[in-house]
Amino acid sequence: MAKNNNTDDRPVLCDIKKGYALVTLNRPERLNAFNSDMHHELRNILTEVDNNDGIRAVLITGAGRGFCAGQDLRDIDPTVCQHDLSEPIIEFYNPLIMQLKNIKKPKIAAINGVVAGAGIGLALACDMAVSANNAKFAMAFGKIGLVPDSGLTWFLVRLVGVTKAKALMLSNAVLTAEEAKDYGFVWHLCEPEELMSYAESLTKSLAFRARLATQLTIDAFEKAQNNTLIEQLNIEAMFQREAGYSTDFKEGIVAFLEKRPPVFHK
Ligand code: LHQ
Repeated sequence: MAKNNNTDDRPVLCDIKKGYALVTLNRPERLNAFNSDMHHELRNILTEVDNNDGIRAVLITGAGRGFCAGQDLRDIDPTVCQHDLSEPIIEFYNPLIMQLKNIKKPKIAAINGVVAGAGIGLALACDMAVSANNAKFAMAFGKIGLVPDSGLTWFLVRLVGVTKAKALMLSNAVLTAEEAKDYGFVWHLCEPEELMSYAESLTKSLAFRARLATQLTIDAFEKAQNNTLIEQLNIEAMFQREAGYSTDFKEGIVAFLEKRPPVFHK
């Protein structure tokens, strides 16, 4: 089971709730910036969450006043002239983004405060993000002489188009939550004190959608990002055939006819 036991000092906490996992990045003194321990812990937790059929959705948030400030810059020795930064990217960041993308369960980011650099990549690798209305979204990379990573060039081109994506990064933009919502980084904004109850009830509702239809919907949208229209029309037909064979579809129809909410498979 992925749940941590009495481990408030661990870099990532995992609380198994009814049908979903609440995963909390837990280095609040560094605004939950990534070091290698946090990477390892998060990857292990995500693996267990993915393998556990009882967990049908994942909610990721941060402890304290930040969601995630990207790479822990204090872990990098500035007296060393040359750093091969492809190493941490290939060892940690790229596998993390791909692991998240490959989990075919709803993944929701609850952005509780400031988010920067690779932290934004982490949020965009989720299927939905909700945010406190006082959060800030700092592109950050250009400010320290780096290029966007953690999939941000890929995510942003698809989210806002290439022109705005370049402008966001080249201007080292720091977006308000309202601006981030307008750009589509975020689905919904909440008062800070209401964020977690909103995010948890959203996650629970996603956890108890029809399981197969949910997996296939996420997968269809992932595939759509690289497919032609005809390829995608074929995917939709294939996935709809699969969903149509499911008992959840039968229950959906019966529930509609009986004018009651559907009760999908556990
Ligand atoms: C931090 C950090 C942080 C350590 C705040 N590290 N301590 C991948 C692979 C390899 C290499 C490089 O990069 C990557 C991917 C990346 O993510 S690159 C981008 C890395 N992140 C940044 O450049 C963001 C740096 N942080 C900031 O710009 C600001 O702290 C933000 C805008 C996030 C928040 O600003 P404030 O709300 O004003 O908070 P603060 O700056 O006062 O930070 C609070 C504390 O957190 C502070 O510590 P202190 O002991 O002074 O209270 C910061 O030093 C610490 N902190 N981010 N990334």
